[in-house]
Amino acid sequence: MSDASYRDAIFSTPLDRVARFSFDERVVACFPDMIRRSVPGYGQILGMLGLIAARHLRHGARVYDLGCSLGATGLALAGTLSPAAFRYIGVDLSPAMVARARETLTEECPDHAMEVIEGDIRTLEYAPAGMIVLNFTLQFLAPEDRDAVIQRLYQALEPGGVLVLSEKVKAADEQENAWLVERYHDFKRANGYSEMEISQKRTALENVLIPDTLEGHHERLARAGFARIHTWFQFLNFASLIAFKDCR
Ligand code: GEK
Repeated sequence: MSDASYRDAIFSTPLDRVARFSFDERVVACFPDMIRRSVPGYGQILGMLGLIAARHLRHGARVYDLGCSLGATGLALAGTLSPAAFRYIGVDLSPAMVARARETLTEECPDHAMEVIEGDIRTLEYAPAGMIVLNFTLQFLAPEDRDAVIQRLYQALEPGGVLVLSEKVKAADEQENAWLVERYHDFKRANGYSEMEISQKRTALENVLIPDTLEGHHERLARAGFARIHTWFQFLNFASLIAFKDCR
């Protein structure tokens, strides 16, 4: 396959009826290109995960990567941490993502303990974990399911454990939100997406990706019991938070 086959061109032709966005084989094939060109700060966030784990993860503890897609978080952690430092468990609902993530992680990190499970993060039985990463996944759950998931993750974390939550967010102030969305579309244009691609993707994601406000995320994490919550990254309408189970 040429490089061009991996480029995200899913919304580059007019579609009579834009289908709801789904994580199928077509998306898997171009996913790394799609996420890099559509999520401001994606690379920086991944780059920091290893550094955050190096500071906060108990040696040898489990790390869950929920909605792991192709296992990018696993690759980032394995690039920074020794094989003895952690056990990675990626979880994704999409069989196509899981198959590709398993292949990649086996090939790229043969010495690390890397497991990928096909499952729903709303119902998974969680084992105790030192770190849980939710990188742009909570936003795809129905809003009414989000509290329960965050509460279960809080329960699964060991004392001293951390949750990293990265999300597309909306601003409560209408004008601020409109400005952020407009600049986000500029960001996508600058990354080579056409007007048609931007508008069709927007339609496909309607009612599929429902962003919360940053304040909403802080409140939900606090309700679940997290002792300390920081927004450590924001780039336009994309942000990442870290929540500490306790104050050690
Ligand atoms: C990355 N974290 O590269 N259970 C499990 N997986 C789910 C569920 C669910 N209920 N709902 C959606 N997913 C990745 C990027 S992508 C974000 C995450 C994006 C999965 C879905 O199949 C997809 O792989 C992932 O969540 C969201 O850092 O595409 O913008």
